[in-house]
Amino acid sequence: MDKRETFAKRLAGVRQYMTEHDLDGAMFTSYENRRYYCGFTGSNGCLIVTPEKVSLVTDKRYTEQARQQTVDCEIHEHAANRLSLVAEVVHSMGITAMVMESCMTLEEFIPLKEKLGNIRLVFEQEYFLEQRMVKDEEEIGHIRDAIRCAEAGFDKLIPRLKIGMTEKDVADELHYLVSKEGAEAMSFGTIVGSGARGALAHAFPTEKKIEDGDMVVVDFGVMKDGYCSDMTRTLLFGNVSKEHMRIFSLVQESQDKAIAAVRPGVLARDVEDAHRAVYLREGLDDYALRGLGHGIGLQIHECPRIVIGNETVLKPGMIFTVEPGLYFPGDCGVRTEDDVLVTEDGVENLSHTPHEIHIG
Ligand SMILES: [Mn+2]
Repeated sequence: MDKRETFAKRLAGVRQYMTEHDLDGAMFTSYENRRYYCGFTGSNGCLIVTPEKVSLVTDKRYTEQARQQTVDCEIHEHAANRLSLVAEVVHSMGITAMVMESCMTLEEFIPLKEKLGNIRLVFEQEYFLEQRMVKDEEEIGHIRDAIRCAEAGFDKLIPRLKIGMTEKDVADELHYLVSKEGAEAMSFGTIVGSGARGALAHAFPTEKKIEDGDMVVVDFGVMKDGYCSDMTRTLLFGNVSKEHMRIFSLVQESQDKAIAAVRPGVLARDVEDAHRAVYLREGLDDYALRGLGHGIGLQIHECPRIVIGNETVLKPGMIFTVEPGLYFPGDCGVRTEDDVLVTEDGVENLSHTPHEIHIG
């Protein structure tokens, strides 16, 4: 699919929403949706869609970039008063009723609403998130690339690790190595939690030294072509106790059970249930988190959410994380995370890094 076809197909989803809700316009203000529907990657822009036309309002830093990145899109350059030009373009496109994302700040929305006058506004987030939930071939390619960068960097990190390094040393080395592999940025603040700090689900790397016997949770992701990867491994430093290894094995078992449950037609909650069954069997459910995973894409957390009770039906093209964990406050934490793709007849695990990695 070329760029024109890609965006035409995505915009068809927006126009379908407009038809279903008796609207003649749509406006996108978030970075992700602008990028998804027209390809523009600048930090400032307002994308306006009607049944026939697409317009983008941005500023002088980005007008040339916008021309290069978009197709069949009219570019408007605002000077001082951005919202006035946005309203002017909306009016000139003949819009009378429009859907907007609900993520605009009040500071922007209140004056904009005034300038839009009698235009009827409806707010929507879920529908567009759901549209982005099923990835096309190009998106799947970008996510595969992001995963490849992350794994190649992580693979080079392993031989550099030693007992006595700090958590921050681990994160710093990792950041350098993934950047060398072509990562544009990290998808989120890297988590490195060693020993008892592993029980903090969002441990920020500190100057704490890694000790013999520590299990170390490393959770990170990188961005490539705007798309995110996400992976976690719990590294086993030195002589890890038998009891900790048992926990490690149970987390691995729960991930294996969850991934085995993934296929088209299954509900998100069934995948969650499959992993939780292992903890319920062992009487350890109180030590697990309440969710198993999340979609990845232009954002690090997208739909589908693989959480208790979620009735989303899995479809080919969905990509999400499977990241079970057990956390014992004051003692240890274990988590492992792979990114999986729902295929026509089952599942493909996009992550290839081994799960059990011993250091020293
Ligand atoms: Mn994750």
